[in-house]
Amino acid sequence: MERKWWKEGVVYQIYPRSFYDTNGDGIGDLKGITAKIPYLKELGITIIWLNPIYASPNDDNGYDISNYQAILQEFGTMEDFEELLSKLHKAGIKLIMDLVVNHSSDEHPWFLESKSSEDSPYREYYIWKKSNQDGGEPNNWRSFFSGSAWQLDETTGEYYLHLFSKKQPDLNWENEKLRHEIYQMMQWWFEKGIDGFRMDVINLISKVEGLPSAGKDKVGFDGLAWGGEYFVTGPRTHEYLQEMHREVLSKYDAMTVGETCDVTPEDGVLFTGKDRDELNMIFQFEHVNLGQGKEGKWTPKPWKLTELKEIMDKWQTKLHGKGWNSLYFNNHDQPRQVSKFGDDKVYRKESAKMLATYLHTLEGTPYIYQGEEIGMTNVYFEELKHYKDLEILNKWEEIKQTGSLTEKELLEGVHVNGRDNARTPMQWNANRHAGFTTGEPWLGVNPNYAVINVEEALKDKDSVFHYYKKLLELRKKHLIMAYGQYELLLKEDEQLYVYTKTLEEERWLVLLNFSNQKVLFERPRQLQLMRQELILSNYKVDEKEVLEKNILKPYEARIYRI
Ligand code: TEU
Ligand code: CA
Repeated sequence: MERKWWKEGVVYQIYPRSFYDTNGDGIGDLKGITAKIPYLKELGITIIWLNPIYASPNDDNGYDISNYQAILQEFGTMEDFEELLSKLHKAGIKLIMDLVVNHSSDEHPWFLESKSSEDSPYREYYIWKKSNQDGGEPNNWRSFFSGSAWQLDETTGEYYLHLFSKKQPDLNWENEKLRHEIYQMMQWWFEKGIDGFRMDVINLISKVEGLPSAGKDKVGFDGLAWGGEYFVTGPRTHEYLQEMHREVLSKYDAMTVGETCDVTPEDGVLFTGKDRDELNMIFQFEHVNLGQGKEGKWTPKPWKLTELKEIMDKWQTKLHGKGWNSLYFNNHDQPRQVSKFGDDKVYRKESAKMLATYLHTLEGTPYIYQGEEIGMTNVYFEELKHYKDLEILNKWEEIKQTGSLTEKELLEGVHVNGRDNARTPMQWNANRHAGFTTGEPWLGVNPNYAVINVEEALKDKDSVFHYYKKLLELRKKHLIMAYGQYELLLKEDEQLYVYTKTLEEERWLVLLNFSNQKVLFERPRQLQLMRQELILSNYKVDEKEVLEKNILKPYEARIYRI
């Protein structure tokens, strides 16, 4: 086992817009993060990942960047950033930034230049194409945010590619000049002292030459098709990442995590393998994509525990000794984990603690998304008009045209999977707007803030927060949590998730009840118990209780040394 700070650390993800507002404009800011360092320190996290804080017209909340080396005015100044970074470092916390380089904003000077003429030196910074023979879009790809992935630009009469919104034109990585501009920009941030990058949709940067249309069999209700085979982990992806490593990353003690959709554990080994010189770890999506129906996330359906086990077991075993996993259930794009994988009503606290026990005992680096540590839940706004996310609003426009879903059906889907579930303001206390702002918040707070908030959680010794704190303390003491090898037991069980962790002579047993019922645990015969020492649990457990036939309460979690 090769020890690394980014393997042993715990990452806390901050969505700055919704974290803490210090000037009453309803928008979280950098000073707000600085103000909360003591809170983060108390929780025990060691690394922070910030969602984009760069200059941006905010079509997609900062994922459309118009200047990679300037701070979004609403968030503060470069001085505010420097102060934040130095105070974090003083507190022993590292900082990783979001790197969004599959696309820029259409208001980036590169794009303004690029669209101005076919002869512009910046033309090749983006992906331009003439219309097809019928005068329509160059191919049939659907964008991630509904509608065609192509936009006609009047100035030159050509189309540009945008896999996301039309204000997020894709950068052309085939162009070496563009690649080197990006490397220089990364270097500039490293020289400022940051500790790494989370790389947005980094496995979309290489597209198949010619950009062919997807097959007719893939064409859907909107006449468009998912063209993933031509841009997901495209032909030059690994080459580009190795070049980036050579030119930039190898010069720093950096942490990198790539956001990679549609990947297998085999891809995972290629991206994160020790001798590959690409990335430290990736975010894969298989487990968070569980339970999607005919229109994906908008039409959710039930999922089974055995499906979750199959996915996670595969990632745990196939990367063991070869690569490294990142461990997460939610982030700014996903519903709240306690709502999706636990129970956000009767057993909110129990299930929040159980899910934490799970993630923090798997092999890999765990990520906590802001508010997860107090068990924040999905928001159930009563009307679509209360949501702000362009993914939701574009889908709404789309269904009005195609009629593929009713408004009510879409609202139900949004309640389960909409991205704004994660983006409602952080709940600090029971005051107006949850203490997030003295003004009007940019997105409504979750009405449950009177009960679920930080002040409450700090007071209550039995809170989700204090349980996370214990888990993080344990993780600092016991290397087995990060590095121990995972082995699944009771593979077929639909309620209990049971596994052992092994590191040299040390052996732990993790018992998790993923259901809202009492479940009988019968010790599998192959499981030998040398000892039985309770390390942590989310209910009171009689320490003398012998592990043989035991009743596990709803969402119960126990860790034993055995
Ligand atoms: O997300 C990319 C992605 O693949 C999805 O998570 C997507 O945002 C959505 O959930 C599809 O249903 C990254 C960022 O995390 C996201 O916030 C950005 O909107 C997107 O890239 C574009 O930069
Ligand atoms: Ca503010």
